[in-house]
Parts: sequence; C-alpha cells; structure tokens
Amino acid sequence: MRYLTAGESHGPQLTAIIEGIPSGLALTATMINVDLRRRQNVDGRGGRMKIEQDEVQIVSGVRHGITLGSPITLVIPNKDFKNNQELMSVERVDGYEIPTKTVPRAGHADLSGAMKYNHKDLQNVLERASARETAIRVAIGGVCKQILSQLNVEIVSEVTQIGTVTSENGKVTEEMKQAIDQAKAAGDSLGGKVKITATELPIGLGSYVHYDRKLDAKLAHDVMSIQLVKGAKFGENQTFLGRATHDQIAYDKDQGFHRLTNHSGGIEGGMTTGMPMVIHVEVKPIPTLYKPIDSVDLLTKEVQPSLVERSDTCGVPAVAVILESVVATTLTQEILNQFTSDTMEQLKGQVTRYRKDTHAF
Ligand code: EPS
Repeated sequence: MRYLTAGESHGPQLTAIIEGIPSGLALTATMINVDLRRRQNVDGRGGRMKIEQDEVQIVSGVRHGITLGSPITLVIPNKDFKNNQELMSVERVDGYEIPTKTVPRAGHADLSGAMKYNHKDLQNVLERASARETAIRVAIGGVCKQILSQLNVEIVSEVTQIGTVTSENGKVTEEMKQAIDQAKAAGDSLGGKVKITATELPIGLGSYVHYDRKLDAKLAHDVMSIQLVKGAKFGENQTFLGRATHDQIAYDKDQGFHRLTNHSGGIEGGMTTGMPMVIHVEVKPIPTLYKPIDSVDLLTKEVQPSLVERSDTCGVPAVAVILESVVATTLTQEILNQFTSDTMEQLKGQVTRYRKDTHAF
C-alpha cells in the first residue's frame, strides 16, 4: 500500500491517492470525519480552526460504501481558500501585487526552505511546510484504522506532558490548559510529549533480516515526518541495566510464548513481540511566536522581528490525534506487505491463520 499527499495550506484543497487498499472494506466519509474533527477540536488551537470544519470527500475507489480495490482518492477542501484566492491563485492575476514575507522564523522550514528552492517569498515555503498537511494524513489514517479494526488492532494516544506539566492519566489536565493559556498570554508557544499504544498486533511484523525491514525504523521515519515531532522512543528504560531492562520470556498453554514485562515497547529486533507497542514522542513548541524573537530579513539583511503568521499556541494535543493516524498507516502498510491481499476476506483469513500458527509455536 502506498500513498501521496498534495496541497497547499491556503490552496483550494488537500488531496491524497492511496493505492493498494483491498476490496470489500466498508468505508464512508463519516467514518473518516470522526478523526478529522478530533484533530481540530483540541486544546491549543488558534484562528484557522474557526474557519475550517474539515470534511473528507471520497472521489474514487469506493462504490456504495465498499472499497473496490482500485486507488482511493481523498479530498479535503480548504474553506480558507476563498479568503486567499488572489494570494494563492494558480494563474498570474493581472494588477495584483503579491505581498511578500521575508523574515524567517527560527525553528521553522522558512530559511533553509527558501535557500533550497530559491524562494524570496516565505509564503512559498510555509504553504507546504504547514501542519495543515496533517489533515489529509489523518484522513488516510482513517481508512487504515478501518482495516486495523477488522483485525482487532487498536491504537490509542495520550498527552503525557505539556511544557513542564505532566499527566498520569493521559488526558489534557486543567493545569496543562492553564500552561497553554499562560504561554498564549505571553505571546509564546509550548511543546510536550505524547504516548501512543497499539494493541493486538500480530507477532513478527517487520523483520530482523535487513535494516530497511525493521518495523521500529519505519515507524520512527513516519512519526518523525509529522510537523513539530523531534523524537520517537520505543518503550521505557529507567535504569539502563540489562537485567532490569530486558523482558523475561515465559510460556503457558493459554498465552503461548509471552513476555512478563514490556520495557521494549513491544518491539525486539525490528519485529513486534505481541506485547502492546508503545512509542513516546517529543513535540517541539510551534515556531510562530506572537511576541516574535529577532531574525534577519532575507532581502535587506537587517535585524527584524520574525514573521508572525496566524498560528496555534500548542500543537501537542493535535499531534496526539495525528500520531494515531500516522502509526495506523505505517502498521497497515506493514500488515499488507506481510499478508499481501486483494480482498479483505483474504487478509482476515491470512492474519487469523498466522495468529493461530504463532500461538501454537
Ligand atoms: C493548521 C493550519 C494552519 C495553522 C496550524 C495548523 O493554518 P493557518 O496557517 O492558516 O493558520 O493553524 O499550523 C501551524 C501552526 C504551523 O506552524 O504549521 C492545521 O490545519 O492543523
């Protein structure tokens, strides 16, 4: 299964084409929209989310609510395009003077992106660097979650830290909300941490035999591709002592082979162990600061306050939802890679047989 995404943040729409989804999967826009709404309606958001009510349109690959096995095209229209039609016009607009943005933000793609693509207007960089692109990745994850749920695989995200405030129960606490409000009032932004857990994965997804088949490496790649993510760590290690780190192997008739603990985060040798897969993800503060720090103008080379774009205060709660979708997508790719199937029936049959075999091993 492969996919591409396209679309500028303030252009007409975001688009994805997914190829390799089996036939016979029940799929409707309503199923996908649940997560699109969750991505939007979280703490830490700013003005754009008052404009958008993201809803996906499925324009190929599905007929009467069932996938056909052909490429699935997903579209999310950007409502904000109507406020930016001249700014984002594909055709040259006669008589329109394009306003330019020339003071790059620290921590953003602005400067390196402008140098690399020889853009003198940072709008040309920020349109695609924007976390708006994650809306379409959540839609792709929505399709993948339908496949995973047929295989009883579940993915749950928890916000574990915002700024210096930690949470034991994985929910955004009042204290975290206060920290976000304080950062907003100070013209600042806030990062934090998210934990993601996937359960009921078949044992042995991924492989130890070659570096680019290791599942943790693939997941780290995809998780790190989410805007704002600076680190991905599998499992927990408090002591760094071998005896206290490695999860003891046990056997009984009911469970088959299993581990007594799960410090490895459900991955050993690039393969799933059958224990819950746990990834701890570090999220940086959003680069746009309403009280901007100094930067340098690309054209005049003079010190200037950084570009201030409409932005959010804290991306952590949104990243939690995005992570679920991205991890769901990578896991679905891996499952379809290992259990190649044209139909959902074939896929379910293969996974059920494989689970029986690994249990009886
Ligand atoms: C976002 C859309 C963006 C931002 C935010 C996330 O829209 P706009 O630029 O029009 O305000 O609200 O993106 C960022 C904070 C960022 O730095 O990229 C979205 O749909 O998630």
